[in-house]
Amino acid sequence: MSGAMELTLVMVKPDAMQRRLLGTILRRLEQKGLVMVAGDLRQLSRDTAARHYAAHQGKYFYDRLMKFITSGPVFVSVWRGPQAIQRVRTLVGATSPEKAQPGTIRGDFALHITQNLVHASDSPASASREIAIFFPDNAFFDITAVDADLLSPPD
Ligand code: 3AN
Repeated sequence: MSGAMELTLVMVKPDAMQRRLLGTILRRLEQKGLVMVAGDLRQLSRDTAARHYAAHQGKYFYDRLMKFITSGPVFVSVWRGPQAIQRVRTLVGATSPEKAQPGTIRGDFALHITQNLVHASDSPASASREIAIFFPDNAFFDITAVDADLLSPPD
């Protein structure tokens, strides 16, 4: 892997928690070589959920989405790695379970467009905005992967 170091927000949603898929999902990100630098199990308030999903306010699925995301604990986390934002999106797969490819988290495990297991930031602007909502102190752990040189060779 190479490219600019990025941080991205990953939220494991209530359906994945209820299905005990947290470990499976985190493992896929770890296996790719990404490093978790913050993580926390939380019950989202309606207010926090509304901030996170501000872009979807007014859409036909908004109420369903808000009800779902506040229905139980989620695991919010920040991951670091070269081009982490796009790489995590690729591992997560398409929003719609019919379009998500086998091998992706949603392609392998998700059956529903709302209950689709995981959220991941879709751009650098989204990543900064979302990380600020959930980790406003920017208190990230500095973990060096044992294979850091391999994961991030000099250009
Ligand atoms: P993604 O999570 O793949 O980035 P977004 O940001 O477009 O997708 O949508 C945020 C969340 O809203 C999705 N994860 C999904 O739960 C829900 N959602 C998006 N589009 C729809 C839709 N057409 N019908 C129902 N729920 C949707």
